[in-house]
Amino acid sequence: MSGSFKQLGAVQSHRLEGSTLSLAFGGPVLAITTLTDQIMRVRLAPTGSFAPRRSWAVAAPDEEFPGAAAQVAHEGGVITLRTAALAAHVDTATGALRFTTADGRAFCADEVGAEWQDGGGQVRCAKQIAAGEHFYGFGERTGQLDKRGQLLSNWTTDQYRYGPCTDPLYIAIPTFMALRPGLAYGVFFNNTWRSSFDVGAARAGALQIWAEGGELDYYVVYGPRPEAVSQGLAQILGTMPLPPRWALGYHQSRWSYGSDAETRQLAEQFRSRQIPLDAIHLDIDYMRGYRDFTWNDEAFPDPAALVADLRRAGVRVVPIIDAGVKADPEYGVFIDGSERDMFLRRADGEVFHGYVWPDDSVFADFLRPEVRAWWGQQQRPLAELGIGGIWNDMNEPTVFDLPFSQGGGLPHTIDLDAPQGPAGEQTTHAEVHNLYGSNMAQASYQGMRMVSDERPFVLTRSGFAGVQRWSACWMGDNCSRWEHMEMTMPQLMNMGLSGVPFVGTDIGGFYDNATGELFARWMQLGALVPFARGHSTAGTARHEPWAFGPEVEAICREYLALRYRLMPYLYSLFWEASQRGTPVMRPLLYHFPDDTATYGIHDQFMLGPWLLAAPVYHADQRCRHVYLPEGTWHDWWTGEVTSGPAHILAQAPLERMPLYVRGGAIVASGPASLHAHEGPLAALTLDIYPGDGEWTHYDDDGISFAYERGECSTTRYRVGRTPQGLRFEAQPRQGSYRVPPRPLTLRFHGAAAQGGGYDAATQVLTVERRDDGQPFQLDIALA
Ligand code: MIG
Repeated sequence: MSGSFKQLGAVQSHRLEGSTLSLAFGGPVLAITTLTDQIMRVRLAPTGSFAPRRSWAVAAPDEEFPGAAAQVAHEGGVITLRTAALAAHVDTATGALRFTTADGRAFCADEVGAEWQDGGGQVRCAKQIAAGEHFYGFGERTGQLDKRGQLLSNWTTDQYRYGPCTDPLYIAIPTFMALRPGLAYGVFFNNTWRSSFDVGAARAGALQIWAEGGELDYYVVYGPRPEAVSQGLAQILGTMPLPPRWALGYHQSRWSYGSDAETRQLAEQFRSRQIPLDAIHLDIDYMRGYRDFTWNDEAFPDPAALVADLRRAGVRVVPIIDAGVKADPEYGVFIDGSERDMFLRRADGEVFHGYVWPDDSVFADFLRPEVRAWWGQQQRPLAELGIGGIWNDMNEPTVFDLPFSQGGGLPHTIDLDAPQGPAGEQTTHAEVHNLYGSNMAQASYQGMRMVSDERPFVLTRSGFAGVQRWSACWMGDNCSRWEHMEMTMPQLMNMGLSGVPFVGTDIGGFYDNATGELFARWMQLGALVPFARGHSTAGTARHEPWAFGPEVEAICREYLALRYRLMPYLYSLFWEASQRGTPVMRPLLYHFPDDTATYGIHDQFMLGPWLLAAPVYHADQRCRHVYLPEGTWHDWWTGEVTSGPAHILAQAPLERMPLYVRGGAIVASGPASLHAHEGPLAALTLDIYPGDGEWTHYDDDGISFAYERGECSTTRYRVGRTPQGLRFEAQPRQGSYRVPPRPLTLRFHGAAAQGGGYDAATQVLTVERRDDGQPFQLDIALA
């Protein structure tokens, strides 16, 4: 890298223009912009002028934020920019920056202020780690939940067979949330170059942030609660579009279901064994010689019939599309793309070639809008068959040293000096490598949207901050090992805190052979994570739910049935995520941020606000420790009540994953089914637990984009304690989606005997009503 680091020094002048405070340092300029009361953006221009910036990943430019009334004060050697919620303070002698809350608590304070290398090299700064502060998010990682003490880098990489310490992985999201009691804040580092976070690894008290190029440019999002941090990040990076309901069902995959007959038999097995299924993924062998957008027509002679027949049976087909396009002069996609100049070139102007599954391959420059549109056109014939979506792989992007016929060698990537991007905004791969997966997913999503009014499902292995706007993500090539099952929990919870709610890992593990016990335990967990897909690599033992004998099969059936019954709960959680950027699968600290006992818990999670799962992830384990935070907790299986905070020993025979419901919960469920229902939900059940709580139930057609045009509805329910017992209220349904009147079953847990519908053994009072969208109110006596 280039020269030594420069620092800011003394402020020479400052001025507030609109919502931006500019501080001049006799050359360099530091700009702080108030985007909302809670969000500020900090940018450094070493030369004093901000280059037209490529905020490639940001969903909304600064002008689209509401802005905030801000005041500037200059007092005692400090210049302060203040909104109603927070203030930024710049030390006029050094340029060091720190933030405070409205009541004066400091956070995100510079330990070392902004630094840069002359002539465009590294940019960096370091933030103080406050006493008792913990760090989450950071995108896709291995390891535990709290990243304090870790050195993490952001560079999308194919890490097949990754282990518990591997870093980085396939997805790069340079954002984090810091938490201590009463104070959570988030940071998004708006820089796509290879970058790093040293979270107190080299110096215990310092969180060091640096990138190999580009600007020092970051957003600070003040909470004080984790939920507000998630919502603030979503204002910057956007939210997931609401997926089709079927995509919340179970997906079955393997490398590869290799023929029409095998795929049909697979679907039939699920149906005849009464195991729910909504999608089958087709891995690379469905293609003709690994050529994207083709079918191997010996194995799949009539894809249209296959897709249509499976669809009638409630099973969507999701084919894989790889990043590498076979460089084959007889292959239409290669010919057309070459003629139209769609493929990445090297610095010397020649088209870049590399080895992937189809051997000699080329790579579309997805950073260019016209390339994304062209890709969408290539996808059209596939989309028109009625597939449910697209699965993008190898889009870090991954390139091998050697053809696979010669062993493949080691994975690497595109030349870092390869030019990339639209005319006028061209850069090199070094700046935009991390964006390749997100841009490919965007092309896939927008291409699918052009073809029909059905919401597409896109799944991607690589991505950058904001990838949720286009795609769900899975965590790549894990192993059939208990450690990998355990790692699923922190991985997915940290992805959720990084703005990506629709996430999963390969259930059962990708590499190696699962034991029946591991598979059963992993399915118990997998049934309650946002994206539920079983997948396994070529040459391993079968990993379908029945592959391990009847006992494991029964467990898979039971837990997937539970997932499907909870579909209305899940779907409303996804709707909330699509509106506000909230995670679906949450660490306990998300709901209990003042309880420091939750800060390190990586092996329990909340599914939405009401369900707490504590999976078993060791062989032969038949009980486990569970921490239940403050509140009342009802054992999902036995109804037993525990008041928290409490450490308990939960019984967990193989067929049981400890699961709890929080007091005040209103848990929505629907009829049992073998695939996600189409059209309006036919019957709604609400399980109501003593305490104070609220729930918004969301309805729409589950498949089209009509909801974007307002065809959706919400119903708000409340439960609260009264001197006599419990009051339950349903508010009038809002919105224009017409739900035909349907049965509504209310199940009051912990109720006293009253009227009919009371089960003395379980203390559950069942009240049957008709759900016609009208408000009502019920008073219930408690046991
Ligand atoms: O180099 O398409 O992570 O899910 O089965 C391996 C074959 C390529 C890697 C993906 C995995 C997929 C596999 N792919």
